[in-house]
Amino acid sequence: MSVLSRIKQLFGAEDPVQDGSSVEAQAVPSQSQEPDVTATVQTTTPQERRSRSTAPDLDALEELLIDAGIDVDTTMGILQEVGKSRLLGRPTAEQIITRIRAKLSSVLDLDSTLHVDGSPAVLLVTGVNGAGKTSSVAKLANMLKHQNYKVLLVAADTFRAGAVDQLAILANRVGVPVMRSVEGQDPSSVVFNGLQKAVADRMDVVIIDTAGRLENKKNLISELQKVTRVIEDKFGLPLSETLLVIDATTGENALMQARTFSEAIHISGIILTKVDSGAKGGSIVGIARELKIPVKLVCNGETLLSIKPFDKDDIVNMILLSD
Ligand SMILES: Nc1nc2c(ncn2[C@@H]2O[C@H](COP(=O)(O)OP(=O)(O)OP(=O)(O)O)[C@@H](O)[C@H]2O)c(=O)[nH]1
Ligand SMILES: [Mg+2]
Repeated sequence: MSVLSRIKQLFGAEDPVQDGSSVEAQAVPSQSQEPDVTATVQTTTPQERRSRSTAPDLDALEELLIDAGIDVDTTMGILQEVGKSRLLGRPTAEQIITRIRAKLSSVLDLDSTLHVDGSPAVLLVTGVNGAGKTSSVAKLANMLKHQNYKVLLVAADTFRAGAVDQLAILANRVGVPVMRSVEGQDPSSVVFNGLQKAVADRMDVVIIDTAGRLENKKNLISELQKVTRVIEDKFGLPLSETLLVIDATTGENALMQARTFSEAIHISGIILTKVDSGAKGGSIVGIARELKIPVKLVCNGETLLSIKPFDKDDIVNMILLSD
C-alpha cells in the first residue's frame, strides 16, 4: 500500500478541522494535487476515522516513512511538525500529507542543472555494479544527441568481460562513437585516449562509463580517483559532472553508497534509475539532506528514451504513491 493511502487510512480522509480558525485549515491542498484514494478510506467507519484522527498514530506514521526509505532526521522533522500541528487543532490526513510534501520538497530543493558546457564537457558516470550505469550512459547520450550535441562515449569499464561490447552495442544503437578498451587495460589510459579523440574530433560531450566492481571496494575507489586526476590534472579538463548512479530499489544502502563515493571523489549529481520498478525510493531524501547531492536525471525503463531531467514533484509522488 502506498504511503499516501496508508496515511489516509490511519488519519481519516474526510474529517474536517473542527476549529475553522486553526492555521491548519489553510494547509488543505487542492483536489487536483491529491490523487483519489477514497476507495481505501471507505473501508473504515466514520467513528473509526474520528477516533484515529483525534489520536493520530505517530508511531505508525514514523514506521511508514522509514519504510519508504526516508531518513531518520527527515522523518523526525515531519513527526515534530505533525505533533506541533495537533496542538492547534485536529489535523486531517490531507494536512499531514501537505506537511510531508512540503518537507520532502524542501529537502530535495537543490540545483539539478545538468552541466554539459565545455570543450568538451566531460561527464563521468559511476556507481555500484548493476545500478544502471551503462544503460544510463546510453540514454544520456541519446538525449544529448537529440539536443544536437556531438557525443563520444568512453568504455572505461575494463574489468567486467563484455562491458565494452555492451556499451559499443548501445553506442551503435544511439549512433554515437565509442572509445573502446580491452579487458584489463588501465581505465585511466582509455579515458586519456578518449579525451584526445574528443578534442581532435571537436566533440561537445564525453561520457565515461566506469566499472561497478573490482577485486575490492578500495581498488574501485582508487581507480576512480586516478581517472579524475587524469582528466583534471594530466589532461587539464574540468569535470563538468561526476554522476553517481543510484538504483531506486536500493534501500538505506543507497545513502551508504553515496557517502562512500562522495568521500572519495566530488559527486555533482545523481542519476536515479529503475523508478519504474515500483520502488518508493525515499533513500534519495537522506542523500539530499545529508550530502546535498541533487538528483539530476531519472531513468524509468529499459528503452533509450527512458530518461528525463529531475522533477521534484515526480519524485515526491513516487515516494508517496508507490505501493
Ligand atoms: N526497469 C529498469 N531497468 C533498468 C533501468 N536502468 C537499468 N536497468 C537495467 O538494470 C540492469 C543493469 O544495468 P546496467 O546499465 O548494465 O548496469 P551497470 O551499473 O552498468 O552494471 P555493471 O556494469 O555490471 O556495474 C540491466 O538489465 C538494465 O536494463 C531502469 O531505469 N529501469
Ligand atoms: Mg556497466
